[in-house]
Amino acid sequence: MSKSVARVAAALKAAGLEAEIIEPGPSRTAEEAAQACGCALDQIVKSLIFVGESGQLYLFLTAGGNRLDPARARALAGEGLARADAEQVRRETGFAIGGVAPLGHLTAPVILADPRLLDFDQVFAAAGTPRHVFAADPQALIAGCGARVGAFTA
Ligand code: 5CA
Repeated sequence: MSKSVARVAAALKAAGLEAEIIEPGPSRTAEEAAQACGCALDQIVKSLIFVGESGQLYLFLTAGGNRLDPARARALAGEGLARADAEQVRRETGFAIGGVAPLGHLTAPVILADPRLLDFDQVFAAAGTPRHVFAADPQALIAGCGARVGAFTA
């Protein structure tokens, strides 16, 4: 098991989430992951990393078909935000773009969750690599990673 996947597995366990990590096929993007998992696009959890003016990291758990609205995201964060670049994502989360999981980050971010995810019984999130995902009840996932639900999509 890769170090990244092992970290996600440990974080899932620590969060009390009984989610199995699977390898359904290439899942680099939400579209690919939806196809690989045979689910709706909005059942895929995109993990979008931003950095605040204060240096605080933010993780926006976003339904696959939704787009983050910068003004709404800024209002929720309470400070200006910039999207993290690929290098910063790797350094702060320990995951490469396409494999960023909702939990198990090297630096704990403030986590906000798209309410759209709650429309499903099950959602799928990246598990540390662009090939691994886990399925979870969205309510349990949001509680398990300590996310706050807020409207930040367009
Ligand atoms: N494994 C899939 C489905 S779970 C996945 O991780 N999707 S994702 O949406 O969470 O991750 C891809 C996201 O990374 C893109 O939506 C995009 O916001 C972001 N991204 C892609 N390229 C870059 C880049 N060069 N710099 C910063 N962010 C990027």
